[in-house]
Amino acid sequence: MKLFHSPTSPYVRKVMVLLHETGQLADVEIVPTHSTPISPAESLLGKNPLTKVPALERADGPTLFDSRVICAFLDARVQAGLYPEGARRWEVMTLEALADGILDAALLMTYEGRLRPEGMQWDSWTDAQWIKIERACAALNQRWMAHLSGALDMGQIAVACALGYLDLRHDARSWRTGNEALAAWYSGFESRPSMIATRPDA
Ligand SMILES: N[C@@H](CCC(=O)N[C@@H](CS)C(=O)NCC(=O)O)C(=O)O
Repeated sequence: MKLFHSPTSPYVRKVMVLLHETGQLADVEIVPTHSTPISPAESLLGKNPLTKVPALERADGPTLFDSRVICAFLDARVQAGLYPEGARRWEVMTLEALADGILDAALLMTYEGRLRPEGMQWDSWTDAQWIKIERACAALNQRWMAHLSGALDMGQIAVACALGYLDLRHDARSWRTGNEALAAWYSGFESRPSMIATRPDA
């Protein structure tokens, strides 16, 4: 399998952390890929029409894309149980959706600041994205700590990758303020070997 990869993409990091945690790293060839909305990677054309990473090319089926689909596939491939059966499964999937929502808002902020010409940037719109992130972090801090402290699952990996991306690109906005329980959890989680090996600045 070939993974279209960018070291700073938090969605790619979700997949990489899963590969580390489930012992599948050797099964995947990493394909360095740089793609942005205004400069789409040609190597992705014909594989993922959305020209986004991650994408997972397989020998025996169509290329998979969207980190959630790839993670569910790789989890099922070795029956790792990161999406457990039963009621907890829906919690895990909701937690992953919440984490990906943080990422979607944070990436829009990054693109606004980096890709849009300065005179065309709209601060109120960027701030509105941050408000979504603040609400999501507060919800994690208030309602999800018991889940985050349980057995490893894909929801936790996604949340950790989202918080790592906030540190990478939006550190000045200080997501930890008022979210001390979440910050303490993240400080433990980010010392897992899978997180250290996939740090964007590694
Ligand atoms: N929902 C997608 C989002 C993937 C995504 O937005 N990846 C970014 C890199 S962090 C990308 O490839 N952007 C290029 C573009 O938007 O054209 C996922 O979970 O995989």
